[in-house]
Amino acid sequence: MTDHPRTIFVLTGAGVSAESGLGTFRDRGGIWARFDPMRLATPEAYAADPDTVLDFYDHRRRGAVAAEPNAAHVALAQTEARLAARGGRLFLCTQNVDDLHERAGSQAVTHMHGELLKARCCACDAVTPWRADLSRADRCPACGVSGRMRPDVVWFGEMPMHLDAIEAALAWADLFVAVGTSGAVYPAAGYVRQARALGIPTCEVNLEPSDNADAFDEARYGPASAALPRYLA
Ligand code: BJW
Repeated sequence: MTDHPRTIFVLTGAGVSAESGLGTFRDRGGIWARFDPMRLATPEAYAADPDTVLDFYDHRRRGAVAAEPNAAHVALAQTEARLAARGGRLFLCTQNVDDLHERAGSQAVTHMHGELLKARCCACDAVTPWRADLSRADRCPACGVSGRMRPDVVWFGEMPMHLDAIEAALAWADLFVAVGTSGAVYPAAGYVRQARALGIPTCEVNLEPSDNADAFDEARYGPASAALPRYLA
């Protein structure tokens, strides 16, 4: 890691949870290699066939609840605490919808693609913690309307969450690190180039070079559970 950065911006993707047993999207055998994202992860898919979409997310939610954080999640939580103790900050921006960063001890996690363990009412927009399966019979606890609950995740064509806070944190960072993300999905995939344009050193930690590999100043290749703790030490 570069000399004593005070503010680190970390962008995580599915690869950070892979060793916890949660599937990635675009690797061989990944979720989008087996299922068509346009039929499962778009507002149009939900409108056309809500049961299929809700079943898919029920399955994913059960997997996330059963999974445990791995050493990469723990290393990020420990680094956040270490930086905070000396007046610095780790801004953790995750594309992941699981809660493994939180369960590893991270205090502040920005979920730009939402959270699987929350449901949102399409009638009133209220967001509710949700660990059970979702069905069209479910009523919104806030407005009482039934049949309009969906997972609080960001589908293709929808606006990712917390973009203003993310852009602000990026502008203040001394170091940008991307972990376990393919660099295929925007706007997250563009952050490394934004960081470079701001003169911020950049590093990717991944099993193999990502789609964005040429945009990074340095890289550490290997499983995140080993490569990330080593890099952050
Ligand atoms: C390991 C490892 C180990 C494995 N250790 N590493 C500009 C250009 C082109 C297109 C667009 C564009 N701007 C917008 C678009 C459209 C679209 C998009 O990007 N399409 C592309 C596919 C071309 N983007 C959107 O629609 C977004 N919205 C949007 O842009 O709104 C408009 C707007 C925004 C901002 C400003 C102005 C306008 C929304 C995107 C929503 C993505 N949703 C999903 C599903 C979430 C719910 C769910 O989980 O089901 O998010 S899709 C999926 O991809 C999920 C992920 O968060 C996201 C990223 O995937 P990730 O995390 O990178 O996973 P993988 O599988 O791709 O990669 C895993 C990596 O890990 C690999 O590199 C492995 O090597 C590595 N790995 N094991 C370390 N053990």
